Amino acid sequence: MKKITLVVCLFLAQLVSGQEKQNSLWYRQPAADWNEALPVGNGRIGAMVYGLPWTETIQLNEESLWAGCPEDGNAAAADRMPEIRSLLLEGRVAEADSLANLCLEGHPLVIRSYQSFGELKLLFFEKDKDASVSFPEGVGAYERRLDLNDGIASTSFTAGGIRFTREVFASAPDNLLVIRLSADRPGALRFKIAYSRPKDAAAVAVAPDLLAVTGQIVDLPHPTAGRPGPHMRFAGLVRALPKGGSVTGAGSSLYVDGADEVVLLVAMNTDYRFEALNFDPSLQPALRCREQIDAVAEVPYETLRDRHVADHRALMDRVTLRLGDADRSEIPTDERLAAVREGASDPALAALYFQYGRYLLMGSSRRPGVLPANLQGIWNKDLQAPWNSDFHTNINIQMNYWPAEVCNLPETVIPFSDWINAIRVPGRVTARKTFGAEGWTVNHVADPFGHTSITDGVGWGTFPIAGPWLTLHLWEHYRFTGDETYLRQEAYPAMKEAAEFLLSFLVRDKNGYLVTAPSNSPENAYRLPDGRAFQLTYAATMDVEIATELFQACLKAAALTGDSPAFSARVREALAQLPPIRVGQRYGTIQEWIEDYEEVEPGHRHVSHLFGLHPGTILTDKDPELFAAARRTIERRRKYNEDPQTRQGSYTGWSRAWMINFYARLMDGEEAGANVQALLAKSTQDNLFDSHPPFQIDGNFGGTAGIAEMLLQSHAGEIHLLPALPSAWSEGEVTGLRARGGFTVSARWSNGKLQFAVITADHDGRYPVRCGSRTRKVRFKAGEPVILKGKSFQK
Ligand code: FUC
Repeated sequence: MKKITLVVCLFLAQLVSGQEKQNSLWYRQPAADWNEALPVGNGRIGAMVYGLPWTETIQLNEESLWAGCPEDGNAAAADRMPEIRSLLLEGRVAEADSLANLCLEGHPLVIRSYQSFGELKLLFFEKDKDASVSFPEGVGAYERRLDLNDGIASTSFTAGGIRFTREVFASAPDNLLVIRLSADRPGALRFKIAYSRPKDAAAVAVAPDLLAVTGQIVDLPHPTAGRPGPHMRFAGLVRALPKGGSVTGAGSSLYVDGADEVVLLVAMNTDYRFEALNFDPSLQPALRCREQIDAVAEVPYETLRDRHVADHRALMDRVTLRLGDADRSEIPTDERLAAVREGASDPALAALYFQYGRYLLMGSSRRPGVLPANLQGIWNKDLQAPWNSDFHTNINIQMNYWPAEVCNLPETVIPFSDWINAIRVPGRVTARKTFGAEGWTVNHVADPFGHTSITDGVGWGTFPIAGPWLTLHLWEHYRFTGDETYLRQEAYPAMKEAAEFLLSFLVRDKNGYLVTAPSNSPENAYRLPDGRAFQLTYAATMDVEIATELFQACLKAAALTGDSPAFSARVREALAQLPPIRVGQRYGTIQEWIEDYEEVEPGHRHVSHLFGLHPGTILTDKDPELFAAARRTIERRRKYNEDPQTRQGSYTGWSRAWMINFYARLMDGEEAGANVQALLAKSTQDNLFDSHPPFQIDGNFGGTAGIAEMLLQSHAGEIHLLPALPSAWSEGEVTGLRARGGFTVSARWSNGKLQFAVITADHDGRYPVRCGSRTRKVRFKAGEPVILKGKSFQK
């Protein structure tokens, strides 16, 4: 046993050290714009670092800085619901649609945006004037880097014979953004520190070394976005700590002169109170900033840095990944990406993209943060961001969390889980008032103020299956962690109440099935035989799949928690009466709607009817007919995307990322790999942010999850090793992935074949492990690594 453990330890240690230097993004020039800047984040505050030598710009974010305010936006439509449903079920869609449009629309109809906190500017002086020297004039040996292992963005360059270096990190343990500037010639640092935001905030020097930002979002009148007025209050505080030289404050700036080194501490807070899903006038963000800065008054930079690195690495280092043998870390990231855009294969870049996804999830969803990652994680430069940088619940926020568990970052799920539980309160009002149902739900868009009503229009925005879908993430957290307290206290109550919503929402259709109505298959529309197009329908296939998964999960959770048999009996009965998932007659694809309608956009980016394939679990190779139809469904979408005649431009970044996961679940490594390549080549910016376009982070997270899904699956009651390995990744190794049931999995492969896997279970027991077509029942003892040789899976 000892010898085996030694082998395992050597394997793990060697891999961790080998990966260190590959886990960096780096560039030979500063960011030309925000989409080239590099992100740091601690789950609550974030920053984008440009690395500009003389006009350094650090764009700031705080997760709760949202425009808007709580509103009871729910349409009172419960008494019209029976009529809308009857019309839908009788096939009188146009009438149902007009009636629904009259009475389902929420107010406000759109939500307001997550906003930038502003920008910190470090403006350097040359002689006695503000420097206007731009890159590369006078600047040499330039490099900027984001080290994913340490969570530090750094910039270094020489000018006038002096080497300048900077480091920026967002510390979770100290809840601050920390910046250090240094130069190798004493007294060489001379610059001005300023803050800017287009509106609603201003900075003032309140002491020689302190710049205070005070702000309040003033929402302007808007025809459909809810109440205007002064809303969220916020505050920031920058302390400048020079070594040598001086710092003075005047007006709206601080001035550093003749320093050898300067540390800047940046605190940011708002008056948002998560527990109330509202602002709280009793909170004092300025005081909070002061406390955070004062708390580290005696702490040297090195200690702040060490604490941050230790905390960051405790999560980051859990997983390592090597793809391929070539180490291209000596080539700048943008050059590697440019080569991939030209068709080059760079498996190590895919591995970097994977680790970057983990880094971004840690940066945008963990304590000290309280809110989940939004459409841009936590990084947004705008006051009105694309799609408000909001919480989109018809796939996007769910996709953000696809990598969380398998990539060994379960703590990133907690802000998401807490938020899901928090919106059950407003979600009950939506269920009752709009749908006349029990339980709770939300529709396709949400915000931190508990917005759960129908948004962006009735056909588009009526999506009451979102609540049940969200709660499946809580079940997943239990499946991966086996945390029974969490199941009892956090997951099952939310799941059960979502199931109660469904039980009271389902109605009987003409064939005797229990169906959701109204319903829609996200953002796609169908054509009636007479040519008219609609979105509203009943029992879209996605609804059936989500309801099936939630009911099945509730039955298991009820048994585990010892809940009342009466509830389980109701769930079991309803489960048996859901409509079947059908294969359409026209194309042999999974039918997207309850009838075999023609799709308005056959290449649509949403492939909602394949929820059961991924992220769901009910379409597996155990049902070959549906499995084959799932593949045809993807191929048809693809045909319409790739054929120049019909190209509908629907492969957005996140949609491409979903394709990776689909092909991985179909166990087609080549296609999954081709989609990873396409995600990098077509939908990735130079800072490796996903491009919808524009930047939208779900593609990063979906892509990361897809890469994991190619190496390890565990949704079908077994640990499946290397289920979809493409030939381009014939060599590689991974450590630290997690599998459902409570396992940590590492593997090494060569020539496209498993050499060995090391699996450590959290508990004793026997569990099936599959590789290729062979499945073995393996006995585990809690905490003891089991080594499985690749050969043992060969016939
Ligand atoms: C859904 C998608 C769009 C975009 C938006 C944020 O509406 O269909 O492509 O991702 O969410």
